[in-house]
Amino acid sequence: MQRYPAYDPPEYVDWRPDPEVMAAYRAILERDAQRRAIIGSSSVGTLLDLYRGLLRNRLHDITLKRWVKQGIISKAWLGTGEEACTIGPVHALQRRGAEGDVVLPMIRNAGACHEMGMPLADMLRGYLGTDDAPTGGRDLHIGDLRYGVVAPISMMGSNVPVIAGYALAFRMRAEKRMALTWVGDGATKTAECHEGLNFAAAQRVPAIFIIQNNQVALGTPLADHHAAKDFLGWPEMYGIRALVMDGNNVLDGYAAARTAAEWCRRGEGPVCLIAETFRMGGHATHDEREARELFPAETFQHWGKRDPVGCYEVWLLESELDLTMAPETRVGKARSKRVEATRQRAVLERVEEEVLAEIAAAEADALASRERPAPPAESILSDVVAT
Ligand SMILES: Cc1ncc(C[n+]2csc(CCOP(=O)(O)OP(=O)(O)O)c2C)c(N)n1
Repeated sequence: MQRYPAYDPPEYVDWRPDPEVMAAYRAILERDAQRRAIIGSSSVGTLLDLYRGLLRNRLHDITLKRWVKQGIISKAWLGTGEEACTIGPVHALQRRGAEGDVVLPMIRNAGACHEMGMPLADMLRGYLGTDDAPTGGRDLHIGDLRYGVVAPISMMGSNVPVIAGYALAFRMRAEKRMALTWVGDGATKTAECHEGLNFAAAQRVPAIFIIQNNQVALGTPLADHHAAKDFLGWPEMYGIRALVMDGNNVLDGYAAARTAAEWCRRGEGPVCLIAETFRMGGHATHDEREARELFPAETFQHWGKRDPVGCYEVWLLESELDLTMAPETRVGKARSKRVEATRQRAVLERVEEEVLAEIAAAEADALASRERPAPPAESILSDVVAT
């Protein structure tokens, strides 16, 4: 994709594939027979949709970062470098609006909103606080149940019991639906996360919990809040099945979540997906300099080489799949040694142009909402529940 020196992390600006990283990226996709089969039976259209989703996520964030620099908003919470943790698993769900699966995205997972079908303009309005934003201008923790997106709650960890509750309702009503949420390495330390995971396990609800370890919680590096080596032992402690997914490999995340979703729908209880990734920016746009000081430069370089967008793009181009084939063509039938690189590249460039146009239209729409009157003061009391 085109890079944006004013907004991208420096490691992404002149991004080139690293042969060792790409070899590992390909090897990850070969290591598990079930995941190989899932990818092999996916369609060319699905592969391109995953690419489209990654680009939407990255370009949505870049738009927000530009807005901060332009003084349109004061700060933004971004998912730069972590997009694969969101886009892969969301594409594994049944995205059927109010009738389908539900997700509860945390702040790094805003990409789940657009991939579930929420308009990008509504997401941007959430930041502008206009009266036609999904929360009526009150809070940027947006969701919309018409698209299966539960609005997040800003208290870390509280999403876990909420999503366990959704999944319990689906199980009790014998609906084949499921629920998914993400838990940051920091949020795993909350009491609510513990209660929610334990409840979900004991009740065997159809839920996926993605432990998204981006190595830092606000300004606290993992080593300062986590004594165990990693998260591999956590699900077992609750009696929850676990799968490891590569947090920077969108296809691995997609295939792992498809497997987990199958288990959930068979009534086998919740699943934890464990994803290692890295926050390439600040907690939000205000502390990027401080965030750079938390880790040595080599750590940023290490993860910079693993840019989920760049790696997937190269994988697609080198995969010997004919991307020009009809979208419904199965990956297994799209293999071809004779596809011209320029034609392959043109397919990806067209996707990028389309996403850029989508984002530009959404931005114009959202900014136009600022001409509307501010939300009436009394609206602050509507849709508020106190117990
Ligand atoms: C219960 C609670 N404590 C503290 C905060 C302030 N806070 C917001 S985000 C955050 C860090 C969360 O870290 P992590 O779960 O690793 O997610 P990340 O931001 O890295 O994606 C903190 C401490 C909060 N929102 N809720």
